[in-house]
Amino acid sequence: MVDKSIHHIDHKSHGQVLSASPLDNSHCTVTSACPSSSPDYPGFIYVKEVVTLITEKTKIKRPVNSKNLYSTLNRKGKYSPENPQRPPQVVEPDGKRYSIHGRQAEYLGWQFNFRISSFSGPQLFNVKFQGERIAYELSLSEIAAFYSGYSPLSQATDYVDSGALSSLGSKALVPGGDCPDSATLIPYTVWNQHGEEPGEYAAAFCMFEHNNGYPLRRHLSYSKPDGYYGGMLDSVLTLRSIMEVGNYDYVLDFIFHQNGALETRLMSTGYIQSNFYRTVERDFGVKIQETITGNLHHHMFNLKADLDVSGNNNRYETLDIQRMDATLSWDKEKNYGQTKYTTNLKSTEQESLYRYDINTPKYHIVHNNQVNNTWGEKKAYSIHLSGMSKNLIPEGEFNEPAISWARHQIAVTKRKEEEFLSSSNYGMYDTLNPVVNFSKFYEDNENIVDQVIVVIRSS
Ligand SMILES: [Cu+2]
Repeated sequence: MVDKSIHHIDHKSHGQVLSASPLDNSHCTVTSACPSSSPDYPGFIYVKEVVTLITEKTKIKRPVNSKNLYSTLNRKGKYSPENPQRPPQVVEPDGKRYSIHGRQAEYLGWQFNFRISSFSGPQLFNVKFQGERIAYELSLSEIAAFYSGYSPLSQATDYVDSGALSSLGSKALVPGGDCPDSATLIPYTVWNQHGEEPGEYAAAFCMFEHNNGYPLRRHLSYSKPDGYYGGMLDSVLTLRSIMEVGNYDYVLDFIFHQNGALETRLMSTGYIQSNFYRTVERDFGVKIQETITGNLHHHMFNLKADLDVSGNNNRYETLDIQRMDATLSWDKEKNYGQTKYTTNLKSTEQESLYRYDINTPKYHIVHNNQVNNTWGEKKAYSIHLSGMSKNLIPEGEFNEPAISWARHQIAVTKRKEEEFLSSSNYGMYDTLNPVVNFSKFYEDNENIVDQVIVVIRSS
């Protein structure tokens, strides 16, 4: 995914000092990054145009290879702390509290199966908490990165990473660097494009328990002389994979909390695809080395959650928090401002399409209307959104149709076998007429009340 005609870089990306592998153009399978790509696709640049576009010439010296080169992974500068001290470690004083049996794991009331799909990436199946299934499937569906810039490489690069079989990039996690030393490394065997035999990856996943260092709950009462206290650190089980896709490394964690919350977290690291520094690139990034611009680009992720809360028949509702102009209940002469909530059942696929708006706060819940909790209230799972990121490329234009899933933060569809993923491995190449166009999933606007529903979640 790096064009070696530009340069070999390495720098701080996403808060970490990273990278420095020899440049390799073998990843240049992406039409938008390969200048000789087909003229049928919008936004792509051809060789002859590149030649005419680039009229500024700058000659730079080849860097002298040294241990102090900015792009090296070798330690540079002083130790911090100056007298080396080891960092904190995960300790399991009474042994592991989780167990793994083949592709199934158990942890303090949790039980789930896990695998890697060659098409899309890591997946969970049959996720249960305290004996009750809460999800039939939770899968990574797609990862995209759309670039901006003046030079052809950055301007026209729009990656839809499953086309590079990003899912197969998690092969060898390193304890102490990628996962705590205490982690269990989990091998994986999967068919891939590299040979006639299945690929065997020694450490495609790691699993570990640690505590987040903050309380899951606590209260210390100071109100009485003898007071009281109750608290519990948030200990969690993490199933981690790290997909290396060209220059990027995507860390995908499934995190199981003891209160029944299941968290999915995606982080991007690696080293950036950069650009030669020129003043025309100022709109798109800052200078990060003598000749290098770190370019603006947009990472987007798509997840599929086939939830089964108290059985198969689920509905999606929002609890909308609204302003309420009230009067004081004990003094009707006085106005007062407060909030209230109303329940909003989403009846059809198109009603479910959700664009985040800070002015309309709401909870997103999925439940079975026939099953209530002890108090007769809905026994629901709430979908929490974090890390949202708005795509600004107009709908239906340029390469946007390849990532139509990014139009909404939530979309709920009726489950269908033929709609098993919201993207395809061809997404990077078939923008004009995508093999899988997620917007078609909800075009028929089916009823989603008390059905087997799938929540599509984008960040
Ligand atoms: Cu990035």
